[in-house]
Amino acid sequence: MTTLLILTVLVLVAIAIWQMTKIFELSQLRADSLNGQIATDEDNKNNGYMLFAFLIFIYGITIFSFAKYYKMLLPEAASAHGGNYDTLMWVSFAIIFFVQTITQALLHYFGYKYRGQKGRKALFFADNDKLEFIWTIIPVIVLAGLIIWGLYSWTTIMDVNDEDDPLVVELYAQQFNWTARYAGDDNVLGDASVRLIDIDRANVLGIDEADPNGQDDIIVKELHLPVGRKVNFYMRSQDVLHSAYMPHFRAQMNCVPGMITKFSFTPTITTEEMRQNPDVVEKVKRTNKLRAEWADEGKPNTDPWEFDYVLLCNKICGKSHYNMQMKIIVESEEDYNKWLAEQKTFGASMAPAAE
Ligand SMILES: [Cu+2]
Repeated sequence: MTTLLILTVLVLVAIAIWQMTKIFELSQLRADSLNGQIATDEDNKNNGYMLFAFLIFIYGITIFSFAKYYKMLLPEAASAHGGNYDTLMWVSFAIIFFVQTITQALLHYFGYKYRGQKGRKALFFADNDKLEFIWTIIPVIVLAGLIIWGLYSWTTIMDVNDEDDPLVVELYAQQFNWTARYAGDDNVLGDASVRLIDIDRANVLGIDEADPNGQDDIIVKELHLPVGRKVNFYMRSQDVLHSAYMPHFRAQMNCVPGMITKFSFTPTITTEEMRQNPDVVEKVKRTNKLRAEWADEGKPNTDPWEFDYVLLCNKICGKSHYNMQMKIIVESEEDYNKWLAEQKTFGASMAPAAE
């Protein structure tokens, strides 16, 4: 791969030098010796045809990419707000695609139609108010519509409030892992600060022992969420900028050292249900087929894969950034409660203070 990249760079540099030499040569030529260097009608016609070839190429590669890579897209959104978010994206895609298809066709067609021809003169055309009005007002209306819709979606999604009895969870980022903290029976997170971290006594999140709200907090390395209940996430970072990215729930929020950021969503599809989703079933099949081939070649990490929701880091935060992730399990309220009851509270898990 590296060799290929180096070779590509070398070839591109060579082309650049060659082109620069040509420009230099041209600049040295005097007008009277330029005969034979000026494009003929034949040349212009050929260039015009090449415009059409290029048009077919860009249409072709667009269709090809959609057909081949459509399956790489995320499956159906697993959160209450995700559907609206996806619709916004697809409508934007459709509008861009429509405008792009038409404008590129016009651009290339007129490039061909008005190609250089002996005896043909360019028309001096100062302005046309009507045309300018049309090509200004249409984008204004379309963009204003998209922006207002986007702003409306943004404010709805980002409205983190305490209505509907949300579950309170902290996501704690550090190089290179995630830790989650549930607020416990009182559903209030205890105060915490990186200054209070005490590794010897297993206070990894720096929870304030003097704060009674913190005693029943539960620290875990796997995120369990009950389906259908709103979750308010509070994010912290210990060291550098991270970003809590939960693609299947269409959720992302930066984790910034020194401040608490928030995001809220309601998971609507359990992990078990999502594993039955046809797109996910296909993806698992494809991945495991690849893994089986790799296993035959003796490559590492080829265990069969099973779908799980994930929390990923989406800010390049250091050398192991790529592997900074935590499993998310969405399950029934009943299963969630059962799991939660098995977890230790912060108060119970703390090592006693050294004498
Ligand atoms: Cu990170």
